[in-house]
Amino acid sequence: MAKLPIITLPDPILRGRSAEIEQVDDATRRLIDDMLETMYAAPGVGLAAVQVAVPRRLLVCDVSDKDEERRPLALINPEIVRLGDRTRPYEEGCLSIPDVTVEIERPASLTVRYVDREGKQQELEADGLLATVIQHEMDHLEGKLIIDFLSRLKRDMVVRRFKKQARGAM
Ligand code: K2U
Ligand code: ZN
Repeated sequence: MAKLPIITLPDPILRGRSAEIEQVDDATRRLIDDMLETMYAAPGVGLAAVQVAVPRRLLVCDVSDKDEERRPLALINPEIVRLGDRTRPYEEGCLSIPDVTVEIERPASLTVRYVDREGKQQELEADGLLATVIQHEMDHLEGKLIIDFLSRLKRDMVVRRFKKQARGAM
């Protein structure tokens, strides 16, 4: 397994729409394992493939507590088939936008269909933090980021700051 570099704003790759995975093979499973290692090391509770510069419809997540057994999930070509009526706010962070949090109101529960690491069709009911994380990661697959929930003024200020930092690093 390997820890992969996580790309950050203003990398344009983050803004693309990720493509479907046509075939689940050993390379897909290796990417899943590397993404999980990268997520745990960050630390994070979710990670989309586009965040490690792989624009494919794949996300991993694990919302288990530190003192619990890990419960890793890998969702390939995920599709949300139901969103609950109730919503809940959550202060979201993003590994691709360090040190920025945005309070976002999202549906509190959902049903998602996906392909698992063995290539089998699955359906998952999620609520609480898992529902929030799945929606956050699926936004990544559409090139949507938490700063898109800010006002245009605040979003442009964040982007300008990251662009300035990126110039300074050159
Ligand atoms: O996609 C990412 O950048 C991973 C986020 C996932 C996340 C989505 C919604 C709400 C919270 C997190 C990272 O895990 S951010 C780091 C983190 C870790 C634990 C709890 C909250 C945030
Ligand atoms: Zn994120």
